[in-house]
Amino acid sequence: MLRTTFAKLLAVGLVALALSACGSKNDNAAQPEDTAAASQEIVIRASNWQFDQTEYKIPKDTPVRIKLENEAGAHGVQIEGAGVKLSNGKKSKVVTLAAGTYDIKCYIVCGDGHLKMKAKLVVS
Ligand SMILES: [Cu+2]
Repeated sequence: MLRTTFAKLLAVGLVALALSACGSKNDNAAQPEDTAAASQEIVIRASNWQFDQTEYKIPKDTPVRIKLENEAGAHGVQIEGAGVKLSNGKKSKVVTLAAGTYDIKCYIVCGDGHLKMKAKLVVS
């Protein structure tokens, strides 16, 4: 009886230890890179205060890895209607999108030019 309780406590302790060890490796407890399979990748490079392109193009109905690289400052990429929200803690996401034009914006208040940080994602 006492033995089983001890074993349970030990198991709980080990899980907690594993979780905290994992969390200390990254800023965020979440996996920073999406490891799902993708047939293509695009990189959105952010700096103060712009994205490297005003328009990014990807094919429709195809798994594409969208990656954020912060070259200067700490910015976030949100793609509205696409379920994409990237930052230094979560740098990539694989998405399969229907054709259309999606708005990209910075969602982390990053300074003077924050509101200028806009682009489009064209899926066709
Ligand atoms: Cu911003």
